[in-house]
Amino acid sequence: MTDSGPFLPRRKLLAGSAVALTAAGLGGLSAQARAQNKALPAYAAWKDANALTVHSANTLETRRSAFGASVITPSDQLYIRNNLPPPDASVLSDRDAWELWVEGVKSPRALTLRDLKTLGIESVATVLQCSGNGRGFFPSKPSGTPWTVGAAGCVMWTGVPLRAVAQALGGVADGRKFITGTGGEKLPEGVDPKSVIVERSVPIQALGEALLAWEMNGTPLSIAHGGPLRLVLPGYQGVNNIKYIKRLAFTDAESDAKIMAHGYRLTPPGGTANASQPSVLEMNVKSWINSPSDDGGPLKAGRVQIVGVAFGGGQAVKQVEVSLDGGKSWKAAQLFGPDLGRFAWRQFVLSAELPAGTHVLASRATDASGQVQPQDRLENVGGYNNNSWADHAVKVTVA
Ligand SMILES: Nc1nc2c(c(=O)[nH]1)N[C@H]1C(S)=C(S)[C@@H](COP(=O)(O)O)O[C@H]1N2
Ligand SMILES: [Mo]
Repeated sequence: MTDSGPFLPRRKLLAGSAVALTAAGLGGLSAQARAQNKALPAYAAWKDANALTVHSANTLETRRSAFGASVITPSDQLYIRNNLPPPDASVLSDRDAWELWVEGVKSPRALTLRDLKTLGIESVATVLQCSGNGRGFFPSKPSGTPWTVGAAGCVMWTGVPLRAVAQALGGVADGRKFITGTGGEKLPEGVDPKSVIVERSVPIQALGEALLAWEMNGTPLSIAHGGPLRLVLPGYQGVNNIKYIKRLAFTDAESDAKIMAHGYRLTPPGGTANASQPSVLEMNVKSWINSPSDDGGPLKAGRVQIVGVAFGGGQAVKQVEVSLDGGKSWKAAQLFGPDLGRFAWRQFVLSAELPAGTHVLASRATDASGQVQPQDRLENVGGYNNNSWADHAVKVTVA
């Protein structure tokens, strides 16, 4: 039961009503839920099955009640999203031999991971979030995985700053406008490569913070998360963070791969995706409550610590408010835990008395630039970028 409130003195936890949170906070799967859950795929067999909903072999989601109260998401609980089956684990047998082609610099060439490790080193904590996180709340039921809150985590990366790599190769070639990363998966045969290859472009402004990472949460990158080498773009939606990166190019134009030209576009309802619509790039201000949660255990009336996470994409979190009445009134929550920088998420808590009955608990974040998490989602065909506080509210029943 101490797991429910590491920020509370144990004395208090033992004092009666604080016990209320215990079942919800632990996040163990019921026997029934365990039986319904699909098995972990072989490449992710090391993951914590209890913490994850397995939608498919290539889409695994962290359960809301499994998010702990510490800032970094443990690797074995982190979601996975692969558009293609991941490469064979044999590519990790000699990590340092992995080759990255760097183009659109004055002296283009291939660099091995061994080379990259000599060019510089940096660590950054970022929120890694699928742009489809929250899709499950769209009443329009967009096609794609119906993620709720768990296609996200806060992760510590280590690698070489991309700008150091560009510098070592003579600098970015003149006039280049985009950073284009290409994934190293084996492509299925008999189809147009452009229709399946994972290749994304982001504005060159992202160069300032971009990292080529070989380590996540203190261990060499797993196959599940893009090992041996991954592009990390702090503040940008998950899809732009190219795993198994084999080519990094500074380009004049966006990639014409389908995943860039048509995929991941904010297409208005009823419309067809095309390259003139905004792509999913920077993340928006967002928060949600993890505990108590609607997939945790029963709650008893009394004092609870309402705990969640908040992030601003590229902006720091300024404040978080929590509502106990579905958004009619709001109270200031407290940020707690270490501040790992503007790309990480912050933990928040509101201590509240919950009487017996049904309660709709919501959270609303404001970032350093004053952007407030909106009540409503931006409707779009693909179900992207959902940061509606109303959609992310939890309904809890207190006995
Ligand atoms: N090479 C490659 N990179 C990729 C993907 C992919 O399928 N292949 N999926 C993207 C998407 S849509 C997301 S949300 C994140 C998921 O990262 P994770 O599996 O490490 O959580 O990786 C992105 N990078
Ligand atoms: Mo994604």
